[in-house]
Amino acid sequence: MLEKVLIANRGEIALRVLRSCKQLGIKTVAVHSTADKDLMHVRLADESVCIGPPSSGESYLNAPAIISAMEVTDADAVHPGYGFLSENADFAEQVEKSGFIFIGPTAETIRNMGDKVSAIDVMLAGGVPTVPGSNGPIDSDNKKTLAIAKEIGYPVIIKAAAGGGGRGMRVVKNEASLLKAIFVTQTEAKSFFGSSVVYLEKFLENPRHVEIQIIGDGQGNAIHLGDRDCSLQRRHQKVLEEAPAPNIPAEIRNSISQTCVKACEKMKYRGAGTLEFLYQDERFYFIEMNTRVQVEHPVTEMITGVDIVKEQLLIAGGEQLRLKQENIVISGHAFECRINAEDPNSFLPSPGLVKRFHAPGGLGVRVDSHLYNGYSVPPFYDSLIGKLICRGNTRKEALKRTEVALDEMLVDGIRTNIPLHRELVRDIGFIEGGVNIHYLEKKLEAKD
Ligand code: MV4
Repeated sequence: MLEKVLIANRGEIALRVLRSCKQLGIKTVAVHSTADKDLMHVRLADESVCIGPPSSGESYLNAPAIISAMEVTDADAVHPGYGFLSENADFAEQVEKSGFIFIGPTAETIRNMGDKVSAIDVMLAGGVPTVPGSNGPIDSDNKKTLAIAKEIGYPVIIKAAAGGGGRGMRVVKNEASLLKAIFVTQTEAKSFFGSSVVYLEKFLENPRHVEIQIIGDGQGNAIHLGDRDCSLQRRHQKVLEEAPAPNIPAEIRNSISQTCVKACEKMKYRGAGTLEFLYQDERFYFIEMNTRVQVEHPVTEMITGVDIVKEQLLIAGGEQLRLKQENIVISGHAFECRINAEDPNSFLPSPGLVKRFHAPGGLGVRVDSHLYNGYSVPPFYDSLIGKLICRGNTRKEALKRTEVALDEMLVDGIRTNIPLHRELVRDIGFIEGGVNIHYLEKKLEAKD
């Protein structure tokens, strides 16, 4: 069992991790930048260490400073949250080489999944359906590349192996533009990610983004906690997620989840993980795996009752998975609204003083936020200031609870995207369920 965990993150997720540590009686160390000394979790942690100036590069991404803080405070383990160092294989490796526990998969797994080409390899070997494509890096044999693209059919998409989350991709409509587009994407990939490796996939025109939550113990046992739909996004930033993904036939849903579990057991996956799929015409296509806890994990917690961070902590402490698949019951439906400090129309960041904060409540309503009256949102980081998560016995009930909670929620002093969420929960297409990844951007364009 872990005795003391250092939380290498900030904001709502740092508070979220702290709460699960307290549930297990684990002592906590908060690390923070000079701009973050007033964060809620810093006050609530047993100890805190200032690790650097406001810029993330010198604080939350500063691996030596974080490992030093572990040494100074005698922490056993580090929880990286999401973003920052959470999927940095070199950091995970340095942590373990320094004699500490990284709460997450092994450095090798992180590295394998960070390389999208090798991730696809692993999934193919595990029987997980992938997008028809090159199934490997594109090489200098142009004739072969043109033949692969012809075989899968245009449009195709070129992706950087080291990319992900929407960076380093290019859609190609016809054969005439393929080779030039590959060259440009390779050049970009080299400068963005330090690797020019790219691969090819069939471009799916109107898919949904559906992902599956997995937990493994690193000893060959794994379970799934069902799926989430994260199709409502703008510029690759998710806005409103839900679980389960609506309007998917039960056989298709169950079959893909079981396949994911088998693949994760085969690779002896350790910790929480998410397999991301595109879903179109009742078919799942694997695209990427995330090896961290995700922002939207609460919707899964709300429909399963499983504290995902608690499971991460227990597994990192060396315990076997105590949950059995047959004991996991998906019950009801949940939505998560990501509340950002931003202008609801221009989407420009809106940091500053939160004069008054009122979190909504009631049955099935959860607010994960580090905000409090008088807190100042610093301008240096991501604009996420909280998440409103609402569960209902049915999708309709969960949506109504979200609507009522949004009307009750108050963040005074800064601009937020709450007005956008109020519109979305009243949107006819969204209410129906199962909109694709282009839905929100099209809706916003129509508003302009
Ligand atoms: C795709 C795709 C269509 N076809 N791959 C964007 C982020 C990265 N995770 C993968 N992405 C996509 N890959 C194929 N073969 C469309 C996207 C995509 C997307 C995916 C998920 C959520 C939002 C998206 C928005 C634009 C494009």
